[in-house]
Amino acid sequence: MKRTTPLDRYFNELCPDFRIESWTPSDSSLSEASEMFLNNPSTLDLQGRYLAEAIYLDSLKQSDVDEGIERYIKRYTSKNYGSDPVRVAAINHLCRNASTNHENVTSQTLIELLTERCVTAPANHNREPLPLNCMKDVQESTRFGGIVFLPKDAEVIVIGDTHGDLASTRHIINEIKTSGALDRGAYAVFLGDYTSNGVRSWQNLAEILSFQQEHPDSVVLLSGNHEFRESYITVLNEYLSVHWDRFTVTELPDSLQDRLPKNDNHYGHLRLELVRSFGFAEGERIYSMCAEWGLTLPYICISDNLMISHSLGKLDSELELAELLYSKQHDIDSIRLFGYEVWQMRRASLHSALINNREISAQLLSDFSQVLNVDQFVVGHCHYRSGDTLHLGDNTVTTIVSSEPFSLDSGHYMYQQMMLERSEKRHVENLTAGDAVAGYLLFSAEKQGERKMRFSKLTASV
Ligand SMILES: [Mn+2]
Repeated sequence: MKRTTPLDRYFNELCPDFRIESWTPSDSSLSEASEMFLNNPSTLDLQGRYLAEAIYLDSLKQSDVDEGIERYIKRYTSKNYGSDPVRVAAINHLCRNASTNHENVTSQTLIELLTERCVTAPANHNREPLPLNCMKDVQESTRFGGIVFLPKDAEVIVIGDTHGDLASTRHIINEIKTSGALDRGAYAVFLGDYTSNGVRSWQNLAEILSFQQEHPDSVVLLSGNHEFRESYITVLNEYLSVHWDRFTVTELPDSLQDRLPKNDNHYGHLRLELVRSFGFAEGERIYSMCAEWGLTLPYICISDNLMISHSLGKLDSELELAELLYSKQHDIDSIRLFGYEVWQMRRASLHSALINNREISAQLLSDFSQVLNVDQFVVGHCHYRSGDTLHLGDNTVTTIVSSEPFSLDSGHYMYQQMMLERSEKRHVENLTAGDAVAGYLLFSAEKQGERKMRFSKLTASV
């Protein structure tokens, strides 16, 4: 008779339609079972690997965390990068840092900010129709499920992806404070992607959360695709493969090269930066708090005809936009059960609808325009389009990123995307000549007629 291991139960209960042909049940403990799983990557599909990692990490006792995660990282990376001494050195460096809390920093401020700002979306279990017209007449910032409504005549400042670029974020927040805009009733809306790619993720997140704490009624933080927990498999693959290769094969300008540390990757990730700064146990604890906080964030901000979101994706038969707008609870439950990456694979259309889509078309804008009665869109996400405004049919869409490629904290990633990737995609996507431009947007308070949009460019001196 087939015995049932904890791992079987895990899959039977959480992924009833998931089949792992190669898995042989044994008497192993949960931790050993998941390690066996991880030792057979050739027979696993991606979902199995992500789930196995989640099981493994969950199974670590508090006292085993440091050693357990280090062992896991080294085992995982040795399969893929064991023959590359430079990558192995980078992994040893990471593990050494994570085992010795050498940065004299405290996590307390970040923890307090995360705890205070964990505001869950009001649920609408009855799936009542979205009272769109009445919500558009709100007098102050009002959350409804995954949407935040602002007054229709509001002055709105939109800040795009900042991606761990503390220098750019500080510069922008200082400009907003100096302008006195929030004191006269303006709103500041951040488009998500507060961490990773750039190299000061948790500090950047803390800066933005502090700003929101100072102005809780006027600062709106939306969710991007980076506000979700990612597995070490994904993170280390990005760190040691995707971005490592991009960094080492590309000729970078001297001004960028000069300030990047030697023999290390210049791609940051919230999880890696947290364990480097605070050690594995504390870093992992804070990472979990960040992921919980991320789940509470809204997806969309609407002020009259203006819709602000991280990205826009295809509305298709699988996606019930109405459901998404009423409540994030279904997403939150699924992500907690399966982890972000598995959820993303299982509900790809839902995920891409507002968080992780790169294509833009007249039809797409028209679909959203009809559902939400808007005609002006602002999105982030596509870094190589930053600064572009496209007129498609009756709608316009502006893409904005707020990490300056030559800032102190952007690593090498924004340079790669905003200059090199843009020039590669220029002809395919009909982009205008020149580099993508980092900045933020200001929408004037609307009196009679059109609300004016102004682009405030970040300079390379940030
Ligand atoms: Mn982004």
